[in-house]
Amino acid sequence: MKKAFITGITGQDGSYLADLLLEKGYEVHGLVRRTSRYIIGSHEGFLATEQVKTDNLKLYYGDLSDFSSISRIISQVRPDEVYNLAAMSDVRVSFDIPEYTGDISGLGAARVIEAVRQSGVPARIYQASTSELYGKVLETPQSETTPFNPQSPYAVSKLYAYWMGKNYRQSYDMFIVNGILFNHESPRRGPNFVTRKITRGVADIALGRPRKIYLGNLDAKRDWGYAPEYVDAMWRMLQADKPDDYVLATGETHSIREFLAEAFSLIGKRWEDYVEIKKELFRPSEVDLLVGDASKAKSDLGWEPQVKFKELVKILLDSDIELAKKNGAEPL
Ligand code: NAP
Ligand code: G4F
Repeated sequence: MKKAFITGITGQDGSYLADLLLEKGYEVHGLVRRTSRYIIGSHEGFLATEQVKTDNLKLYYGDLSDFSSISRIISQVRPDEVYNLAAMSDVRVSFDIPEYTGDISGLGAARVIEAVRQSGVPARIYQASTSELYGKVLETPQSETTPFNPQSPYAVSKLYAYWMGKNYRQSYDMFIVNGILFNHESPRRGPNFVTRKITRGVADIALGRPRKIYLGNLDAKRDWGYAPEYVDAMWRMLQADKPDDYVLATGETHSIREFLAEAFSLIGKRWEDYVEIKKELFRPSEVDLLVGDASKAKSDLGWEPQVKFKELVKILLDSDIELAKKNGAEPL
């Protein structure tokens, strides 16, 4: 039985990846950090996973800031595959806590790969890289050869992690891949990201609850895909003959304004009647346009995204309407 170690298993991608690997018959080991919340119950997808195959899922307390915990788990578990998905992943918040972001999203990745190296375990490593590396883009669409131009403490920390992965691959002949993933969303997406912030608000409005949606820059454009398809590609990257870096994207780009228009059109209302722009939700430096070229992933890994923009908006909105019916109104 293959063993995988996932950091960030309680997050959107980690929970879908755990589901996928358990279905494939893996033994899944996950790093969780201590919080005051009851961890398993607070993540819907993760709860489902745990109910399905408890025996093959093992959780360990640790933290990406704590080398000894990562090192101990890797030495004990001796995983075949390590997926480093943990990060302080909120771009706007990274401007408020830049040092912490560097410690977790940058140095944290170095701790994971160095722990694998020191352990001597021949694990293959997936590093969660990001389209935020392209920042103020120097080429469109963006591919594996597009130069980076990061615009936030988050992106700069991920750039360090990207280069550490490449450096260890070259220096120590380790199997390390960087997945350069464009935005991907799902019903398990954190509620502060713009897609879920919008669909949660629209769900309340659809149910007749009085509500405004407060947003920042509506002109930014993103290449939004569907998270379960992206975790499948992470797994494919680690099954390849040789380690390499891959862009995952849909190849379509849409503005926040278009996302709003699509979500509101599904409930037959005008977004202009419900959205208020707040200055404080703009970022000190914005990434204006992201659109990826995933042709390398298609030719090398046989990966192609199926869910595109309109279907994605509907998946998120349908799910949030169901949640809103169950939970009552939530603050945005
Ligand atoms: P997410 O939902 O924010 O999940 C982040 C995970 O990291 C959570 O499990 C979180 O634990 C964990 N974590 C945070 N700080 C930690 C620490 N100090 N020690 C240990 N664990 C910690 O992110 P996601 O959307 O699933 O993204 C997964 C990865 O891909 C991240 O590295 C993200 O930066 C990157 N990425 C995401 C996208 C995207 O569009 N989703 C695109 C490109 C790259 P808690 O549950 O305790 O908070
Ligand atoms: O949903 P967002 O916060 O995602 P962002 O910044 O693109 O980052 C996400 O995708 C990256 C991959 O490209 C990941 F690496 C990263 O970890 C994360 O998953 O914001 C998207 C856009 C931005 O341009 C932002 O300025 O939406 C704009 N926006 C406008 N109003 C807003 C809001 N974003 C948020 N979160 N909240 C708003 O009120």
